[in-house]
Amino acid sequence: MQNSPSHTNAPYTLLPEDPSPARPPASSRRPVKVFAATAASVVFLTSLVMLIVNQSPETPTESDHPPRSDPSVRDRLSYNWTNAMFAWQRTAFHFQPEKNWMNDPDGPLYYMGWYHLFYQYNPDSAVWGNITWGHAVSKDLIHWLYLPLAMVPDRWFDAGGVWTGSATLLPDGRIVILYTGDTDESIQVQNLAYPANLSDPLLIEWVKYPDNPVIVPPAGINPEEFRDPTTAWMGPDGTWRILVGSKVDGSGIALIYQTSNFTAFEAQPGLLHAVNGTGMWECVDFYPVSTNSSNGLETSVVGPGVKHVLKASLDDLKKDYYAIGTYDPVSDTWTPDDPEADVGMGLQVDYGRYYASKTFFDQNTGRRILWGWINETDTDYDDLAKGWASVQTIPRVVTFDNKTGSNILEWPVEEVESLRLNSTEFDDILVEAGSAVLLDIGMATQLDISVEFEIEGSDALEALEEPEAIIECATAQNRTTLGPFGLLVLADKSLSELTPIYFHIAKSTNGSLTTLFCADETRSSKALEVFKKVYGGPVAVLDDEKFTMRLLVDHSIIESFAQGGRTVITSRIYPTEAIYGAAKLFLFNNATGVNVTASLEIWQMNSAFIRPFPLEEM
Ligand code: DQQ
Repeated sequence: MQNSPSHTNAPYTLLPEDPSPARPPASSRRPVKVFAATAASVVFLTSLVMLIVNQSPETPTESDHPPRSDPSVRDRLSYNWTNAMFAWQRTAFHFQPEKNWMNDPDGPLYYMGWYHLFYQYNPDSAVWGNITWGHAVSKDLIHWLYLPLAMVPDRWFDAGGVWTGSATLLPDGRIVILYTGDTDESIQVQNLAYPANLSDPLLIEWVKYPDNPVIVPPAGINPEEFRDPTTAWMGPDGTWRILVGSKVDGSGIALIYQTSNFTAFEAQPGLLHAVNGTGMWECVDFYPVSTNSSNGLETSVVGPGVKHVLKASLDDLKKDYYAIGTYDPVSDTWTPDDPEADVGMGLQVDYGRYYASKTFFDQNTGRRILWGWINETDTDYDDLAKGWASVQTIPRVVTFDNKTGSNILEWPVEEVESLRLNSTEFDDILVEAGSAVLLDIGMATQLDISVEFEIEGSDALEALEEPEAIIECATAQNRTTLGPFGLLVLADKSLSELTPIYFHIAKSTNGSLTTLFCADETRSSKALEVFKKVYGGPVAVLDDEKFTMRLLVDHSIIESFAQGGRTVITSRIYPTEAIYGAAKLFLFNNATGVNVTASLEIWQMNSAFIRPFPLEEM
C-alpha cells in the first residue's frame, strides 16, 4: 500500500474504477503496519471551517417520494445519475438480490450444512408489490447462492402477498414455517408451510398447508393489522407458543397463541406484552439471551441465567425497538427490567436506516444471529432506474452485555473477516480540536475499520465546567467542548460530500456525562431529493473503556458499531462525487476544547460471491 504525501495531493479522478477486484493471491493479504511517525507524514490538517461552512440543503421527507406508478422514470430522477454511479451504489459484500425489490428477512435457519435466508421480494419490479419469498443459501453467511422463489402469492389465503414469517425446527427434524398471508380480501391471516422434501438440503420446494389459514384475526383486532408470526418456542407443558403483532387503541401488542401440531392454534388469554402509544407492532421477535455466557440460546430455553429480549418493529416510526426482561412461561407474560425503557421507549436495535429485523438460533455454531433490512433513501424513480432496491445487513451475533447488564451487543459474524485483504495500522494519530486528518489507505469504498479514540489529558472530562446538555444527535457541525469526534466516511478530498460517524460527549446539569454515537447523513450526497438526516443514540462508555467503533463500509452502506456493538447505526448514502477512487477516509475532531488521539486498523475488503446456484450442474 502506498503512503506517500504526494498521493494525498494528487488530483482525484471521478472515472470509475473496477469496484470488484478479483481475489488476490493469499501472499498479498498480509497486514501492513504503519506507525504513527510514518502516518504523521502522510496526513494533513484541514480547517474545520470547511466542515462548518458546508451547510446542508433542505432535504425532503420520505413521504415526499413521488408515486410509484409514474412511467417517466428517467426524467424524474433525484439527480443526474449515470450508470457508473448506480453501479457504484450496489454493495460488494452485503446480501442483495440480482435485481428488483427486497424487504424483510424471513425464516432464517441452518439446515444440513446450509444457511437459508428467505426474504420479501417483488420478482417484477424495484418497488414493493407482488410480494413473494425469495430464497438464497450460504455455507458461511457471507457468500450466497440464489435459489428459485420459495413461495409465490398463488392461493386465496395469500393472494395479496406472501408476507413475513419465521421458521421453527422441530425436535423430530421437521421444519415449519408460519407466515402472514394477505388474502384476496386484504385480510391478514397466518399460514403454515413446510418443505416438500426434507432430504433436500437446499429446501427448494415448499408446500402450503391445504387447510390454511391456521390463524385468523380474532374479534377486536383490525384484520389489516395482524401479522408476522415469530419462531415458536416450547412451553413447560410441552406445547408450542408463537406471537403475532398487532395494535389496540394505539397500543402495540404481542398476541400469544398455543399449538401442539401447528395446524390448530388457540389464542392464549391476555397478551405477552403491550405498550401504550407505540402503534402497530410488526415483525415481533422474542428470544432468550444468556446472562452468564456469550453462547446463543435455542429459542425455547428458560431458567436461571436467562433473560428474554422482546423486539417490535414500530410501523409508525419504521424503527426496531427492543427491551430486555423476564419471561414467565407459566403465565406467558413478559416484564421489562426497566419499565421506563419498555419496547418502543428506550433501546433501538439499530439507530440508522434499518427495519423488520429477525433473529434465529444457529445450532451449527451455537450463536443467535440477527438479520435486518436496509431500505433505500433515494426516490422510487431512482430505484426503478437502477433496477434494484434494498440490502440486508451483514448478519450480527447477538449477546447480552454483561458489563452494563442493560442492553444487547450486536457484532458482525466473524465469517465477514474472511473477506479482509491487506490492512493498514495507524497508531496514536493526534487530531487537534477543529481539524480533520486524511488517512491514506488507497481505495476507501470496501473497508472494515476498527478505531479507538482517547481524549488527550485525563482530566479533560472533569474540567468541563458548564453543563452542555445534548440529548440527541445533532449534525457534526454542532461543536461543543468535548465533541463531536470520529471519522468522515465516503468523503471527497475537498469535503464537499462526507458522512461523519462520531461520538459526542456532553455534561448534563446534574454533572453526569452522556455519550452519543451518531451518523450525520445531511451532507452525504449532493442529490437534493435523497432523504438525509442525523441518526444515532446514547452509548454507554464505561470507566475502563476507550471510545471504540468498528465500521463496515460497502459502497452505499456503512454499518457502524460503537463500544463492541452496544449502539449500532446503519447508514444508506449515495454520494455523487465521493465514489470510486474519489472516496476518502478522514479522522475529524470538531470539539472546541480537547484534542483526541486515534489508533486504527483498516482492512480493504474483498467482494463476496453472490450469484445464482448452479442447479443445472447438480
Ligand atoms: N413487511 C411485510 C409485512 C411486515 C412488513 C410485507 C414490515 O408482513 O409487517 O412485505 O416491513
